[in-house]
Amino acid sequence: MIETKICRLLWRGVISSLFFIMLVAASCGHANREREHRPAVPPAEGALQAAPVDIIKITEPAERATSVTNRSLKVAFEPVGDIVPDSVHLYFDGSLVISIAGGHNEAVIPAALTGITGLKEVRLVAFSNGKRPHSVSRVVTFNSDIEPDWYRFRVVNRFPHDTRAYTQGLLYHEGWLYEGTGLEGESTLRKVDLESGEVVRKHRIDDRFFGEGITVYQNRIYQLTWTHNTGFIYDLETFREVGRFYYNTEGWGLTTMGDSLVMSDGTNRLYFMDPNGFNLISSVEVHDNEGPVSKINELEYINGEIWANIFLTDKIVRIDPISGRVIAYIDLEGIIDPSLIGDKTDDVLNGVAWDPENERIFVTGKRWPYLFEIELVSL
Ligand SMILES: [Ca+2]
Repeated sequence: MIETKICRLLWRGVISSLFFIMLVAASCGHANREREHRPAVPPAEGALQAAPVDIIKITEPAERATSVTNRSLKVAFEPVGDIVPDSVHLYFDGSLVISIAGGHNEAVIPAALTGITGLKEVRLVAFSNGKRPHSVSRVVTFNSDIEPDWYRFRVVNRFPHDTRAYTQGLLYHEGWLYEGTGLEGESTLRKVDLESGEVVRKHRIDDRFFGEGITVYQNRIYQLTWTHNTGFIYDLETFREVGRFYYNTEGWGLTTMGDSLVMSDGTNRLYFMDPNGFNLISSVEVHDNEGPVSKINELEYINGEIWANIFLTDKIVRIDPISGRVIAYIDLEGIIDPSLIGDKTDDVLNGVAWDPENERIFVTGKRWPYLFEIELVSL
């Protein structure tokens, strides 16, 4: 028995050694082949001339500058050597703005082109006879040029809400509330009677998924999951799963704007997706007049605006989805008696729904005992 073990160990040693020798031989062969392919002479003079040459540097805007939307932006540059460019092309956010003729060293990006918030690239490409075009860039952050309005609220109605519902998606559609709930092992899709809070239809999601935002598009319900990059499509009536879709961000909030689905991922970005295949159409970064507004969570499209609650706060932000600018904030502090909330850090505001026929706004939170119908009060 012991002899067999020793033999086996020896035999294993022989095999390992052989494998090592083969590896060394293979790598030597590879090194030889590389040597064979290495050019014997230095590159020709023409090849050296084709190497990039710095022609200009940007002097304005400053590095990582901040500006505001709908304001023009001056761009200036200067030569770094003796070469004077024949022309310089100015690009803003990926599009050509103007070709600046040789001898001039500044241009203006007109206000009409700076209407969208977020980080934008300013790029100059300098052309000089016989030289490879020289490209330099800066990034500029565009905050909103609007000072947001502030609103408080008035509770118009209070309806019961299931305290087991870890609300991650909420919408109102043709007389019914629909709710998506989260947590692994507890995630559901629900159809709820507004007045009684009774769950009239419920679909349990596979235990490994953490359910997130929901929306309705053409008699189908779309539901995101948090970190599984997977979404579900259900028949609105039966809750039967009719398809899945995939995305490369986290999934937080979801709503419908015309023929686009609008998704949030916990950052300050809104993604506009084609419901057919969930392809990205465009995205926008949300900024107010002071900077980016991150942790954008549950969404609702209301009269041309996207309303979103900001995760872990009592605030709803009203966003212009075209420009990314914050139009207003709604402060819901005090809407629920804290003694009615089980977990004060986790059971936060997370659900905005809109009844377009009766112009009613509904809000609730994770495991809150109530869902509120509110009206806005100007401050
Ligand atoms: Ca919603």
